This record gives sequence, structure tokens and C-alpha cells, in this order.
Amino acid sequence: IHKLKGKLAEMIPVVQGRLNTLKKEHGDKVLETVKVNQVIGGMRGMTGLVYETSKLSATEGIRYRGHSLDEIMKMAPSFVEGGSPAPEGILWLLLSGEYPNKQELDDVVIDLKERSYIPEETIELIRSFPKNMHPMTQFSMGMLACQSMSTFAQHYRAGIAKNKYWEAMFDDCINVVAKSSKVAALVFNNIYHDGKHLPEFFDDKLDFGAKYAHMLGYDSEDMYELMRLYLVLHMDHEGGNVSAHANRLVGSALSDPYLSFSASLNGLAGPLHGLANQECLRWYLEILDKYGKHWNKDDIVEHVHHTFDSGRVVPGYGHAVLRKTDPRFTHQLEFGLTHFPTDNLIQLVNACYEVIPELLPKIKPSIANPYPNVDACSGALLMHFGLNQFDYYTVLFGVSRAFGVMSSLLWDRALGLPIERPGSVTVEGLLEKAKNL
Ligand code: FCX
Repeated sequence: IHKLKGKLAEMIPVVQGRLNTLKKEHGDKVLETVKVNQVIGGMRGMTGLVYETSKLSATEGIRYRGHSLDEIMKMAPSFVEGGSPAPEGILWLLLSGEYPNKQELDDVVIDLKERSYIPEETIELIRSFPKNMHPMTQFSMGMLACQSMSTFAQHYRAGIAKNKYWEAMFDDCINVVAKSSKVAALVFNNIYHDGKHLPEFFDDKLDFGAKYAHMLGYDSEDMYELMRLYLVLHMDHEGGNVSAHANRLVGSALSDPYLSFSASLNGLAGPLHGLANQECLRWYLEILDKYGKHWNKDDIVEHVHHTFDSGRVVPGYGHAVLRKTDPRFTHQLEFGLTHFPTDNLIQLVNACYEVIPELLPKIKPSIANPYPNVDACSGALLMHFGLNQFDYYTVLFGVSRAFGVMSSLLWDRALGLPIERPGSVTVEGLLEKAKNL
């Protein structure tokens, strides 16, 4: 991984140079106009952030460093020939813009293992959390408890120069990724195995994704492949989504990566964001509960109406930016249809996909995107393997997100991005301003 740091040391001055040119030569230009509705409406569609690691297209979905998910599925290095991309390789891609070669990939695999140490007192702390505390709360607190290991915080206290921030932060960013799966496995263990069955931490044969599955107690090649796919698909979704933005915002105060990541997880824990995957599975299970295994498409239509009638949203459908089927959904559904095509739940996910996009606009014409998002399939895949603790699903999402938000945080400091401080306005003030426009 030292090689990766060396690569970054070469890249960073080049991008910094571009940013300086932007500031000097174009800094005062007007980029776009801002509508009153954007100020009220969560800044939708308003360009307000520089974000290097990924970019979302409303029609094509996410691109990691310019690479679409379709391309990543074909071109990225994998552990199984033609199988899921290696998450470690995508970490390299997000940070550097390139795929690692075989040796570089092997080095990251080993490095992440070596950095996954969690102090005994943190393990004990996680074990002391009440079983009824939500897994995301435990995960966020567990990661926060690791903050005492931050090398950035130590260097900052010692008085590090501004242009050295990213170097001091590099270890923390990689360490947060490395430790995330172990903290997440400890949370699983605490809640569902009463802390008794300790996951085996140091299995040197396994890569990050396989080891995480292993620590949760799942040891089949198919589950290892699913975990790798899951991790890769959930990593990054440009800078404005709640978890990425919370991470960026907190980090902009020079809070260290453990503090930023914990904040990111707290945002991911919301039902309109990461928690939607557990909500979504619950929703599919409601259908199975109501209509049994022999459900049909009319039952799906009825259940969508029932969901609206009870004032709820249909989880797993819609998106703030996307206006087409989320490719993260497509790749997950493809995995399910390839590996276990007769699974009743996967068939239900597929049937919903055939019914819901046409139905939603008829019921709610104002819906901007009636297509499925990332959360509409993941739970069904995990259920197939028996991972039926759906309160835990967002934790898996969080482990994956560590790869994306830690890569972008490193770049935030590398580019010397300032503390965030947008202006705000009262309703009265906005009304006055708007009247005079
Ligand atoms: N079911 C029912 N109504 C929906 C809907 C859905 N799936 N999606 C949007 N709508 C409604 C909105 O609630 C809004 O109604 P209102 O005008 O009465 O308040 C109207 O349609 C217009 O909303 P729209 O502009 O399409 O969507 P937003 O950008 O406001 O919201 C989310 C986007 C994702 C929050 C919304 O589509 C939703 O609630 N979806 C279900 C939850 C979900 O799947 N979240 C995961 C999203 C994502 F993948 C992630 O961030 O993790």
C-alpha cells in the first residue's frame, strides 16, 4: 500500500494545480443560477461540492473514477475468474483512478488484514452494548470508540503543516476501512450470538469480503462472491448523498476520519437513505405473508396501493438523482437470477420490477423516478443465504461505504478543501428576496 501512497503523492500536486487554475482564472465566473425551490428543497441538483472519487449520472448510474459499473464488472480484478470485482481493487481505483495489478492487489489484501486490529477494551465496549440497541447505533459507536487510534489527531496535536494533512490522514483512512468489517462483525456477534461465538479474526487465506462473510458465520464460495459484489456496489455514490456529505462536512472541520465515518454512518442509518434496504425486505416479506408463496402480479399491485393508502412510501423505489433503473440493482438482480433463479424471493423482486415502474406514476404522478434503487434487491440476496437479521443490513452497507467515503475524505484533505459553511436564510428573508427578483 506504500506504492499506492507514492502514486497519490505524484497525482495530488497535478490535481491541486488544476484546482488552483480554476480558482485563479475562473473563480469569479457564474456557474449556474439557483432557484428558490432548490434552497427549500434540500439543494437538489445544485452543484455545490467538488468530489473526485465518483460521479452520478441520472440516466447511467454511478461511475467510479469515470468507470461505469458495467465496465467495472468486466474489467476490475477479481478473485474468481469472471466473478465479482475485488473490493480491495476498487479501493485502489477510487483513490488512484487505476486498477491495481496482481501484486498491488495482493499487497492491499494483506495490508487491510494487518490494519484490522481492534483494542480489547473496544471489543469489550461493543460486547456491553444492549442487544436491543440498533446495529447501526452499535456500529457507529464502535467505530467512534476506535478514534483514540487516530494518527491524524495525534499529528494535528503535534502541529502538522497544512500541506501534510493528507499524508497524516492516509493511515487513518485505510485503517477505518480495515477495521470496519471487524467492528461490524463484533456488533453482529453481540446482538445475534450473545457475544459468545467469537468470529475468527485472523484467517490469512481470506480477502476482505470473504473474511467479513466468514466472521458473520457464512462460509460458501457463493456467499463470498455476493459479499464482494455487495461491497463493491455500495461503496460510493458521489458527494451529495447523506452519508458521503455527512462524512465530508464533519471532516471539513478537520475532525479525524473515525469521527467523520461515524457521522457518515449516522446519516446512512436513516430510513430514506441506507435503512431503506431493511425496510424493503420487510415490504417483500409482507407480500409473502399476505399472499403466500404463490403470489401473482395482481397481488403486487394491490400491495403497492395498500402501501400508499397507509401513507407509506414503496421502499427500494425512487431516487433523488437517478431517473432510470439503478445499475446497482441490475447487477444484484443478475447475481440472484444467475446463482439461484428459482428462489421465490428473487422471483418476487423480479416481478415487482416488471410491475412497479409502470404503476407508481399512475398512483403518484409527481414521482420523479419510479425505478428501483440499490436497496430493492440486496435484502433478498442476503435472505437466500440465511442472513435474515434485517436490522443488520444497513451495517453491511456501512462497511462498504467506508471504502468510498474514506477515499474521498483523503482527497478532500489532499486538495486542501476548506471548512464547509454555506449561507442560510429565513423563510421571511427568502420571501423578501424572491419578491424583489
Ligand atoms: N413510494 C411512494 N412515493 C414516493 C416514492 C416511493 N418509492 N418515491 C418518491 N415518492 C414521492 C415522494 O414522497 C414525494 O411525495 P410528496 O410530494 O407527497 O412529498 C414525490 O413522490 C416526489 O418525490 P421525488 O422527487 O420523486 O423523490 P425525492 O427526491 O423527494 O425522494 C427518495 C427520493 C429516495 C427519498 C424517495 O424516492 C423515497 O422515499 N423512496 C423510498 C425509500 C428508498 O428506497 N430510499 C433509498 C434511496 C437510495 F437508494 C439511498 O439513498 O439509499
